[in-house]
Parts: sequence; structure tokens; C-alpha cells
Amino acid sequence: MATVVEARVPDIGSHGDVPVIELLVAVGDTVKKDQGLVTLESDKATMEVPASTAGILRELKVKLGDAVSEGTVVALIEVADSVATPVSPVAPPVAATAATSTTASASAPTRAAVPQAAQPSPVSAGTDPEASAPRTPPVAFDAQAVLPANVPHASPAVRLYARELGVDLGKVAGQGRKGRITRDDVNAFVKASLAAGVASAPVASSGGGLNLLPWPKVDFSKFGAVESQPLSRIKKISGANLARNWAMIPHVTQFEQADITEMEAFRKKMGEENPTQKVTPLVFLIKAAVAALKAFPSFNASLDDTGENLIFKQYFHIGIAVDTPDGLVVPVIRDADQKGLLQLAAELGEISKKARDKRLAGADMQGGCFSISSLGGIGGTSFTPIINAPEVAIMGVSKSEMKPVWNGAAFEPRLMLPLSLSYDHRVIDGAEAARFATYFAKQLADIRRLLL
Ligand code: CAO
Repeated sequence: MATVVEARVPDIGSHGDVPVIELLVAVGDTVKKDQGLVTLESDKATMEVPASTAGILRELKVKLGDAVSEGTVVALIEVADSVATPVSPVAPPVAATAATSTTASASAPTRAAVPQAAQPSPVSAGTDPEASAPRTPPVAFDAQAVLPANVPHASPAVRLYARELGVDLGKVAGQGRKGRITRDDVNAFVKASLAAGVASAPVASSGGGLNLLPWPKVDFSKFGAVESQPLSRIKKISGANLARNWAMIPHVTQFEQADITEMEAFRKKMGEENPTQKVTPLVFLIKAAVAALKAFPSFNASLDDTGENLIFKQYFHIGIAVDTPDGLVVPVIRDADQKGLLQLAAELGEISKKARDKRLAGADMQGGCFSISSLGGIGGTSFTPIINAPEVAIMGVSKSEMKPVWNGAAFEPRLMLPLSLSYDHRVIDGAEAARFATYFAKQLADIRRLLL
């Protein structure tokens, strides 16, 4: 004989009268333990009331708009001995009656109606539902999608459901309260996609998405001792941005060397005359960047969000990549064209300290036109920096080195600075990049030009 148990609202950290804004199941549905039954929305958050057991939903005790509080019974679930966790979401319980199974199938909204082609990337076939559940491919490059303003309004259950179907919630119009996306909206989207012949065509075949393989899932401890540590918040954010930029921008890197022999002599002199202000080669690079941006305006530009227009900037804000214990940040020195070497040196010192003290505000990292990533204080001969979108180029700087340079008559020892210019090939052609890099190097080589 079947047992019926109640599913009650758990401790929701609220004083009560929290409205039910979404019904996630229908009477007759087969539910798993902890599956969301209804969604509640308080002033601060939305939450789901989970099924207290696996079974068949016999009665929903609440309807949309009802106010509930801790302990309110929201549903009755029949736990028959035979009602185990279902083998597949659409399979009827093994020993359920014919009537029950019909009801369960008919009202299981959903996954039955979804074609295989709409599922994410294929996984190995198997009978274990966990093992055969589609694994979500990594989405780290989709940084915009995780900005709070861009996150679609949907409950965790609907998110999971959409993920399982491979539906991008950003494309689904929400018909629920305050534009909330419901399960029905997801179903309607899938149906419309099917009708349009979109869902049956894998994204890759249309040349659209990256269609990446799922991220490898490896139990590293099988091979030796390991320790797991969460990524820092900065690494998560910068990683998502870097991955998007690397995946979406056709990067090319142009290498160049600047003869900074004179520049270094001048810098040393400056240091002696201004012992309280550290002036590193980076300050001169900021000056050279401004001069090169003025000479090559397409480097001081950004594609707009349609990708069809180039926005030329008439200001010169230079981003500086700063390495901090928690990860990479890129604060911006504003109006670098209006500042002298000493002022730039002072600001560079300030923003680096602010970055390392974790005191940078969001605004400190916005509005950059062009970035410089200097690893010159560390070492290396060249590298391929990733463009800081929506900028269109970035200058990587490696460690200067004394080299024999042919002057037409003999080899001369010259201090050479390696430069690595990555640029967005959608906006900048190779020849233009080579001209920019050469011009940039010339500014550094001829200290008079730089100081003009
Ligand atoms: N060649 C040789 N020496 C250099 C040099 C170069 N290209 N650039 C700097 N140096 C020297 C400096 O003169 C300084 O020497 P002293 O200690 O004798 O004065 C020393 O290296 C250390 O410089 P610094 O790194 O403290 O200062 P900076 O102005 O060059 O750079 C900052 C400041 C904040 C950019 C840097 O500290 C930093 O964080 N760099 C890492 C950026 C990064 O991670 N980029 C990779 C991003 S991935 O694309």
C-alpha cells in the first residue's frame, strides 16, 4: 500500500507570506527527491521547495500567488514501494499502474518532447542516468552572460532544465511575473526552434558556435596526491574575460625590438635627479603608446556591439596589466597624453599599489583605449598577450637585453627591448600593425621624439 508524505516549506529565513510564483510540477508527475516543486520569491531571493521524497505527485496544495511560510504543506507525494527514483525522466515508474504511467508520461512536460538534436554534446550511452546525463561544456568565455544585468530571470530548476536541453536562456522570452522565464517558456522556445528547423541542426553545422568538447573530467587523485583550491574571484572574472577575448578575437602578434640605449641613459639620469620617484621603462612605453595611437587612429578604436562600426576615440587612456597575488587586473591611466613622465610614474606607482591592496574600484578599470602588459621586470624574450576587449590591440613588453647590433660598419652593443603587439585582425591589417610597431619602437629609440 502506498504511503503519502507531505512536502513542506523549509526554513526560508523569512517571516512568512512569501508568494508562490511558479509551479514546477503537475499532479501525476514523477518527482525525484529534492526536485523543486514550486518557486517562492521573497524580497531578497527566489527559492524552491524541494520534494521530500521520490514518488508521484498526488496533490498540489498551493496555487500561483498563494502566500506561504515555513511549514506550509505545498504538495502530497505518494511513495509506493515500487516508486523508485526513475531510471529516465520520461520512463514511468517500474510497477506503477497503467493509468499512473499514462498520466506520468502525458504530464511529464517535457523532456520527452525534446529531440536528441537539441541536447548538448553527445555523451557515451549508458543506463546509469547520472553517467549518461549530458555534461555541460565549459562556458568560461561567455563573460558577458554572467554579468548580473544579463543573467536571465529564471529559477534554478528552469535553468537546469534549459541547460539539459541545450537551450540558451538568454534567447527565451519570459512570460512569467516580472519577465521570469518559466518551464513553459522553455518548452515554447524549443517547439518554435523545432518548427524553424533550428533545434534539429547542431550549431556547429551552421558554423555558428564553438561546439567545444566537454571539459575533461579527471580524477587526478588516481595518479598521485592532490589538493583542491578554489580560484580567486579575480581569476574567475579575468579568466572568463580572457577566454572570451581569446576565442572571439582573431589575434595576430607582431614582434619588434626597440633600441632603448639612449632612453635608459636618460631614465637613469632622471632617477638620479628625482630619487624619490621611481621611473621604470614602462612610463616611456606609455608615452610611446600615446604617440603611436595618435599616428594610427585605428588602434585607438573599438568595434561597437554590432561589430559593424568602429568607434574612434579622441582621448588616450592607457590600461596597465598589473600582476597581484590574486590575479591579473588592468587599471587605466587616464589622459596619458596630458601627463609628463614624472606624473605618469607617480600614477603608475599609485595604481599598482591600489591593485595589490585590492582597492581598485570598477571605474578604475574602465575606459581604456590600449593596454600595455609588461613582464620586463621578470624576464622572457617575447609573448603573445591577449587583447583586452573592446580594445583592438595590446603591447606586450619583455626584458631588455644588451645585444650586438650592426651599425653598417661594426657591431655595437645596444640595449634592445622586445615588444609583442597583439592586434584584432578584424580591425587592423598586418601591414598597419607592422607600421604601428615600428613607429612605437622608433619613439622609444629617439628620446627627443618621445619628449615632444
Ligand atoms: N626590461 C628590463 N628591466 C625592466 C623592464 C624591462 N622591460 N621593465 C621593468 N624593468 C625593471 C624596472 O626598471 C625595475 O628595476 P629596478 O627594481 O632596478 O628599479 C624592475 O624591473 C621591476 O619593475 P616593476 O615591475 O616593479 O615596475 P614596472 O613599472 O616595470 O611594472 C607593473 C609595473 C605593475 C606593470 C608590474 O609590476 C607588473 O605587475 N607586471 C606584470 C604584468 C603582467 O602580469 N602581465 C602579464 C599579463 S598576461 O597578458
